[in-house]
Amino acid sequence: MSDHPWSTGTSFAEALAGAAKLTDAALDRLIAVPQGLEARVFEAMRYAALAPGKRLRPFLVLASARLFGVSERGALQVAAAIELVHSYSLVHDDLPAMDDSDLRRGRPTCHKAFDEATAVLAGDGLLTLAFEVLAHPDTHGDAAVRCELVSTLAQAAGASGMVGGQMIDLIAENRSLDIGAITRLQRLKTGALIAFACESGAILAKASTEVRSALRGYAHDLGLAFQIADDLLDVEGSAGETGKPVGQDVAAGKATFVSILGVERARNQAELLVRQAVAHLDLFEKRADLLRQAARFVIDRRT
Ligand code: GRG
Repeated sequence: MSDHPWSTGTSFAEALAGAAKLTDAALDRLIAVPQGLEARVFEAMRYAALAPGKRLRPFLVLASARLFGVSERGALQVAAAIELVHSYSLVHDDLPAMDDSDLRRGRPTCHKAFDEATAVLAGDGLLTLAFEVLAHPDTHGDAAVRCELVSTLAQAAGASGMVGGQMIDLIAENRSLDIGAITRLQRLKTGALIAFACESGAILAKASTEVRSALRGYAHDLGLAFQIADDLLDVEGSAGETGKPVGQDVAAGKATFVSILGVERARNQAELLVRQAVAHLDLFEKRADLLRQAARFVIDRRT
């Protein structure tokens, strides 16, 4: 795909930065502030979505689309949509009713910079905008493909996916979960959205079920590795590195992969998951090199 932000030989860091730049430009265009008193909710949406995040999910969308040579315009719409959903989840997760966090992406959280009610509305606005973006003809010329993207993202983000995972996470504050239950929680809370990102290129390309299931297998292992790395950062990282408070899981007495397995075994498990994730990509040969590097990145990252 010649118009993608990277070509053969581009390093992973350059590709991630390129994807972030394109995603930010798309978000900037999609969240335009109108005239009128409602402008405040758009300002809060921009504050949350354009804050400096890694843009890993948009990267995965673009890398997945690249496997099939689909157009950049459509892939970018999907990349922006998933970042809108992710940003909404962070805004709501930080609210006093949930994690009650003051710091996100190195800045005051949305409800601190604005106010709680505005942050609730900003999250709602981001979530609904994501589906407006997917339903737009710019996303794909075929309405059936747009419909499938809408339906697949809705399942990943909703009560059978991320929202369900967040519900279990809240319950876990007062109940000790075993490793199986924690794995399921994280598959829903973090893994479902990552799985959508990885599969989206195949949906845009109307690819075969064999190819889609390979990408889902990759995403499944990648999502768990990502979460173990997140748990390790909560124990070993600093707020300066991660841009969010650390030590929260331990303080809340929450069961995590690290609290159950210990640091050493958790790290070994993450390594194993990365090897498993990469093995799912064999059928794509060299075309999947950036996805292979992404798997390494999720466990080596410090943010
Ligand atoms: C409120 C419905 C609802 C869901 C919230 C995603 C989530 C569910 C909560 C975020 C809290 C958290 C620390 C989850 C663990 C993994 C995760 C999603 C981390 C944040 O994602 P990154 O590291 O963040 O990709 P950036 O800022 O780089 O985009």
